[in-house]
Amino acid sequence: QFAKPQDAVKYRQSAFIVMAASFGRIGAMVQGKAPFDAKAALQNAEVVAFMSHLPWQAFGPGTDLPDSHAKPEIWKEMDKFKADANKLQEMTPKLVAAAKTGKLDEIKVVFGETAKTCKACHDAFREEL
Ligand code: ASC
Repeated sequence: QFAKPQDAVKYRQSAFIVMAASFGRIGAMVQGKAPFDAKAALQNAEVVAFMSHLPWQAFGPGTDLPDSHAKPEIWKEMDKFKADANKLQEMTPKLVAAAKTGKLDEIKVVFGETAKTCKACHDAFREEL
C-alpha cells in the first residue's frame, strides 16, 4: 500500500493532523474560545469520525522510523494499540450523535470522553519530540 516507510509515516501524520484540526475546532467551541456553531460542530465531528479510521493502517511492519512521534511500544503491543484505536472509533460516532442534538452541553460531555481516548493512547504510544 505504501511504496516507502516514509510514505506510511506521512500518511498517518497527515490523517492525525486533519483529525486534530477538526477536533480542535469543536474543542474551541466547547471551551468558549469560539462561538458555538452547531452546523460547523457537526461537520467537524463527521470529519473526526471519518478520519478516526485512517491512520492505523499506516503503522505496518517496518514503519517504525526514528524522528516520528510513534513509540516502539506500538509494534511491541500492537493488540493494545489496535484496542485503543477501536476505542476512538467507538467514541467518534457518539460525538457525531451529540453534535446532531445541536446542544453544546451534550457535545461538551462527549468531547471530553473522546479527548480521554486520544490522551490514553498518546500517553502509551506517542513520543513528544
Ligand atoms: C486534541 C488534540 C489531541 C487531543 C488531546 C486530548 O484536540 O489535538 O491530540 O485533543 O490533546 O488530550
